[in-house]
Amino acid sequence: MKNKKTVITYGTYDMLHEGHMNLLRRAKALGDYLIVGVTDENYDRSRGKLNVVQSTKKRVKAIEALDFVDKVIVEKHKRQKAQDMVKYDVDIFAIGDDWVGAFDYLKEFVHVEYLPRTEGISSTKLRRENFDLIKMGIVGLGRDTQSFIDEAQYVSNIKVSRIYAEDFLAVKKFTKESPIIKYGHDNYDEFLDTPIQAVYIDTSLKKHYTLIKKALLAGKHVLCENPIALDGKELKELLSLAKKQKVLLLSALKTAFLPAFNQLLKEIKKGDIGEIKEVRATRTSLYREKNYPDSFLEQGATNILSGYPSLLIHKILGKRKSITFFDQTENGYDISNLIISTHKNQTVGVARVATAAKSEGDAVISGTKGYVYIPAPWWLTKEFYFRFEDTHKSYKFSYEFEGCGLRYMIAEFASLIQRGKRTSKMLSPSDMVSISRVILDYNEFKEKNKKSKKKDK
Ligand code: C2G
Repeated sequence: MKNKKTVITYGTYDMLHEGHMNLLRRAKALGDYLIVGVTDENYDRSRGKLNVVQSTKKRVKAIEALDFVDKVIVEKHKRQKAQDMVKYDVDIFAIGDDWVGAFDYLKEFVHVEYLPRTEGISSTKLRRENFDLIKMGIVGLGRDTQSFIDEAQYVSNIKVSRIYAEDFLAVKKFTKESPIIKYGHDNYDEFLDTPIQAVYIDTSLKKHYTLIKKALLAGKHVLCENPIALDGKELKELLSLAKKQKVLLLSALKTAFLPAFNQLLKEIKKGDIGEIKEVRATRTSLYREKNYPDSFLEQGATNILSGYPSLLIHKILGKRKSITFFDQTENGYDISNLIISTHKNQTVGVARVATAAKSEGDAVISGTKGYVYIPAPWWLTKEFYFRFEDTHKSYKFSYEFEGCGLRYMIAEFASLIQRGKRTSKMLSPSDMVSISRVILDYNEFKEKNKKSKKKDK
C-alpha cells in the first residue's frame, strides 16, 4: 500500500492570483504530495488561450516559489494528462469546477475531483485592469482586411478602431458597413495623428517602405505583410529605425506564429531524424483563378510567396551560403521560381513558389535517420509526421487550429507590446532579414539577367 497520496492539477496561472492560490491549497489538502502542471505557450495558444501575458518560465517560477507545491512540470499537449497519471503514479486529479465533466475520461486512471472556483477574480480581469487596450489602425483596404478584423476579435487586448486607405469612397463605404471600424481616413498623417498605438499594413508591396517609415517615426508599432521592403538597405534602415524609436516592427508571416509550427521546430531539435540534410517546401497559389487583379500578380511569385518556404528553411538550416534561382517569367515578372540554397555542413534548401503552376503544397525535412512530412497546406501547420525506414517507429503530431491562423500572429504582436518586448523569438529581426534577402537577391539576379540580355542583343 502507498502511504503517500499524490495529487495533480494543471493550469496556466497567468498573473498568479488568489483564485489560483485557493485552488492549489484545496488541491494539496486532498493528499500529501502536490504536482502542478503549468501549460506552455504553444499548448495554450493551440487550445485557444491567446491572451496570456507571462512567459512559461515566469509562470513556472511563480508556482515553484509556493512552499506547499512539491513538484512543477510543464504541460505541452492535450494527451499529456493521461500519460502523467501513469508516469507520476497519481491518485487524485483536481481542477476547478469551471471544468466539470471535461476530465471525466481520467477516471479510468485516477479519482477526479472538481473543486469550487473562487468567484470575482480571474487572469482576464487582472489583465484588463493592469494593461491598457492596444488601439490599432489598419493601413490598406484589401481582400484580407476583413479577416484581420475578424481574427483580432479573438485577441482581447487589442482593439482595431480605424482604417486608412487612399480611396476615400472605399473607406467611407467600408466604415459605413463595418460594425467594428467606425473611423476612416484617406490622409495618412491625420490617421497617424490619432491615439492608435499600432498599425497593420496590407498594401501593395512597393508602398510598404514609405508607410512603415512614417508610422515608425510617429512612434507606432508596426505589423506589415511580408516582405517589409523590396530593397536590402531599406529593410535594415527600417529595423534600426524601429529600434531607435523603441517600437516593434514585425513581418506578418503568419506561419511563424502558429502553435504547431513552433512545436515542429522544437521536436526537430530533439534529433530523432538524425542530422538534417535538406529542407524542401512548396507554396503555390493560382491567384488569377481567385480573381486577384493583374497588378497583384505582377508583383511576382517570389515577392508574394517565397517568405513562407524561406521561413522554414531559415529556421531549420540557418544562414545560407549560396543561392540559385530557376525562374519562369511572363511579361517580365516571375510566375514560378525554384530556389535552391546551400547552408552550413553542405545542407540544402529547396523552395518552390508559383502563381501560374499548381503543385502539392507540402514540406519535407530530411535527415540521416528519418524525415518529417508536413502535409499541404504546410504553411497553415496543423499536423506533421515523423517517419523512419522502420515504419512501425513513425509517429504523428496534430494540433487544433482555429480560424485562418491570423489570430496567433495578432496575439504574439499584442503580447510583445504588453510585455515591453521589441523583438519576437518566433520571428526575430535576423530571421526577417534572412527571409527578405532571398527576395532581394532574386531581384538583383533578375536585373543582372536583363542587363546581360540587352548586351547580347
Ligand atoms: N481557478 C479558480 N478560481 C479562479 C480562477 C481560476 O479556482 N477565480 C482555477 C481554475 O479552475 C484552474 C486553475 O485555477 O483549476 C488554473 O486556472 P487557469 O490558469 O485559468 O488555467 P486553466 O485554463 O483552467 O487550465 O491543462 C490546463 C487545464 O486543463 C486548465
